Amino acid sequence: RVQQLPKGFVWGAATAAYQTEGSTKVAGKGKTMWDDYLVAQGRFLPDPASDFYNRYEEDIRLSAEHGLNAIRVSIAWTRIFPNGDDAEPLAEGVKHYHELFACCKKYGVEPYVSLHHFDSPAALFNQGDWLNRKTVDAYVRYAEFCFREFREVKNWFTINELISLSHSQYIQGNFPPNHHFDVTSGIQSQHNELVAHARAVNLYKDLDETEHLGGRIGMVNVLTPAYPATDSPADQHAADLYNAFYTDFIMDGAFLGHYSARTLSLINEILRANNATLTVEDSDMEELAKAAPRNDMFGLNYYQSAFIAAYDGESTNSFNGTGDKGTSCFKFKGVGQQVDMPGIPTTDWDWLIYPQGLYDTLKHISATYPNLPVIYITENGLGHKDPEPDANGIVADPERIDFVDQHMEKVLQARAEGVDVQGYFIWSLQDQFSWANGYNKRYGLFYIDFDTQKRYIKQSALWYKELADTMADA
Ligand code: BGP
Repeated sequence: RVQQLPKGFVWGAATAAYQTEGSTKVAGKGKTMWDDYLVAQGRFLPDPASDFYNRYEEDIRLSAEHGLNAIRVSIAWTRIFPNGDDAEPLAEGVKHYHELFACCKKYGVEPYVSLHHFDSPAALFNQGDWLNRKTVDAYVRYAEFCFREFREVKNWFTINELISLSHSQYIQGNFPPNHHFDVTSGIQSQHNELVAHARAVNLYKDLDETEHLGGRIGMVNVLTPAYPATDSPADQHAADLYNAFYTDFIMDGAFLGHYSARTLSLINEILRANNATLTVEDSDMEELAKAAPRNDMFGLNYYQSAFIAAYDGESTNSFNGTGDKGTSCFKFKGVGQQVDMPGIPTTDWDWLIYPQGLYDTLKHISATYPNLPVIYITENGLGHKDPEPDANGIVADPERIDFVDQHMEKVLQARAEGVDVQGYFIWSLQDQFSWANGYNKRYGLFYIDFDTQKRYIKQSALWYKELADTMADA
């Protein structure tokens, strides 16, 4: 078990605007790519979510009371620019985030702020989202506005989980626009998001030279390391292909500033097998090369690993978005298929619980990317069908404590071996809705009764505080 946290460790919890705020129709907020989609889907809605738009002070106070010294939040682009590229910002949206950051300051909880967390403005989404360079341009203008306006923010993240977005939108098909194995869009959106990330980093660093913004900037991505299902060369190659598409392409682009010859050769193999193409514009690689050494931090999200076997058939998948264990399947033509591994536990949503993968991936990236800046684990946690609060108002979630404990042990082991990990944010701060799963997949330290919006303390929050206290003593 984890006995103690290092002194000065960032001990936080994560949220995202659209999953927590609710109030999607107030103060002129524009629609995101989710608003109409969720209504049409008819499973669950984004209002009131965790009502964080109105109740943020309560959640930040609870954070401070439970030993957290940091929180991840995101700015909802459409609260500032309702169509994504409006000439003038919405004053009420700007005011809201100033108040949120002031509240963080009041309670001594440092905000780590993402500019984009899966919530593209509908107006831009309808014109192709990241596949359209217009979105990249509008994003950079929005970023510039935020950098100049929210000077109290000292830790910026450009885009949350570039790979999840493109995978979920264009490969797995469980995010709008729900394309399945549209490999051209899947790789192009990764590249275009990387260009947006690099332009935002370069802009921040350039502005910092003249306007002294005085903060840090980086990217958040989720890493899902793939292991070959057996020792066979075919399975080994399948795992290499999977890692190239799901990890190396974005890590190379962000931290090497170019795609390595090995990564490109694997990616090209996948593109050929799927009759897919990638278009790179002249200035893109310059932008990436310039940004790579300028990142101040890397936010690593880790949930699970994958075991991959070679696969010759057509692509097919089924997504477990209900927590009905054993219903997912993923077979990607020209890459490989995911297989179950006996002895490795899974969640009800079929996510492999494999803390060793976090250690392996930390060691791997620190050995592979000489430019890699300081690392924060910006998401890690357990989606679970938690019980209701007991008679004392406490929610029993020993599974979550176990999960975080096992993963933290690996973080600290990698750190002891020289990997520069400076903080950990549990996903998530409070219960919130999960994009493709809804409200029964709970992750929070704090339980929310979504009918009353009352907050309850989970055992994991009490455990989190105990660990935070060891840091003070260290
Ligand atoms: C990450 C996202 C989060 C969050 C989390 C859990 O991909 O950055 O927004 O939702 O995963 O995933 P899920 O909600 O699908 O269980």
